[in-house]
Amino acid sequence: MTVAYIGLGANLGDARQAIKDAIVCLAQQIGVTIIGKSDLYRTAPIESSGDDYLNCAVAVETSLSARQLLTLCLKIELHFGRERPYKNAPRTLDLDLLVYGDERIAEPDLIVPHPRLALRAFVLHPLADIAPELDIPGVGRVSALLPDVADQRIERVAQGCCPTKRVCTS
Ligand code: PH2
Ligand code: MG
Ligand code: MG
Repeated sequence: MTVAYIGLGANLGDARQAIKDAIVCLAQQIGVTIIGKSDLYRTAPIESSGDDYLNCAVAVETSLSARQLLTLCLKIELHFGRERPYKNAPRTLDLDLLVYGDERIAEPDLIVPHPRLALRAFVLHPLADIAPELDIPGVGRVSALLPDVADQRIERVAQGCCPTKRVCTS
């Protein structure tokens, strides 16, 4: 079993519902147990356009490989109507594999830890909710990285981005 961290973001359509439903969807997958959920944040788009984002992060315990987890994330994004008309376009749902145990992976389509993780308040604040002392391989401790993103606008909007109602059926 490996502990991994997944970042969730959306700024198109009903972002809050999509994030809640995506967490339900993740929780229903064989080989994935949600063991931590951050608060939900409203964040300024970074190198992106459109409305403010909603962002959060979850910790999962998983028997899936990093590659399998990535494939699952992409499948769930598609299920929630993700389109990629151009780089960093507004999106109905984005699921990013942030950290996968102590692994460091550098493949063309899978870089772990996420390469821009340390630059982004919308990743670090949610991670700090669930794993402030996490030492991200090759990057550093989450709590120590926060001061570097203090200039980015981020506002906590809800405690625990918790799912309840709708479920993902595919
Ligand atoms: N995701 C991006 C680019 N910019 N900005 C915010 N606030 N939140 C995001 O999730 C986000 C972003 C690329 O995935
Ligand atoms: Mg992303
Ligand atoms: Mg992504």
